[in-house]
Amino acid sequence: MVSKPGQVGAGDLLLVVDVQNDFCPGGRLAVPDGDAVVPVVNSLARHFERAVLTQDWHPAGHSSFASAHAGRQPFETVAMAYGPQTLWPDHCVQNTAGAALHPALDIPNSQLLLRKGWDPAIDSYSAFFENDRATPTGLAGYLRERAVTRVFVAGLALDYCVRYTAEDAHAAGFEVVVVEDACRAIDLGGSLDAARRAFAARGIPCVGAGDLSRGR
Ligand code: VGL
Ligand code: ZN
Repeated sequence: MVSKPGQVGAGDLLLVVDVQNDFCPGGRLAVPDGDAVVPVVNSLARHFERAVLTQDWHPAGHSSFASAHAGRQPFETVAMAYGPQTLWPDHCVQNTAGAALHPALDIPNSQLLLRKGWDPAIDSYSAFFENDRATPTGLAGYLRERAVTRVFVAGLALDYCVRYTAEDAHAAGFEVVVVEDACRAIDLGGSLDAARRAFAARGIPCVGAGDLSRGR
């Protein structure tokens, strides 16, 4: 992957995606080694004046859960009105321990917690658009009003919510950097390779947390 050192400063924001118990070992949709991102993200946050967190936040019986589709199993794909949707184990149900942010996540400079996936009828991988790719969450407007120009993306999972968040941030006109060692992937049916190709095709650099320093 492309690796470019970064001086972090004004206009930069850290976007921490879905570092929640259900995506960590022991959770309902555990990402392998998912909790390993916590110390990396915590120290990364020290380089930034501003951070935003996202939280996958589904109502019970959400349409992205295999349990909501008779005869379907997790990790199968179904056709929804808005396009193909991977079915997941029940996860990140609102107000459950699994939906809570990882208890060791420590980002005192976070200024917004954006919840997504709360509409029962539609999933939302990206922090910017729901999975119809048309319904905005409002995050782009928030970032523009706050004069953010570059978004560093970290968290879970690299090949789903981090990927679509990074792509949409790029499409919205922000500079985007993925901090790869502050992410972990689900890697389902080639999804990790697909994510890497999507980043490369858009010129979205993937860097290591160690490449960043506070400056500018
Ligand atoms: C995610 C699958 C379902 C993620 C969320 O955070 O990457 N993946 N819901
Ligand atoms: Zn989800």
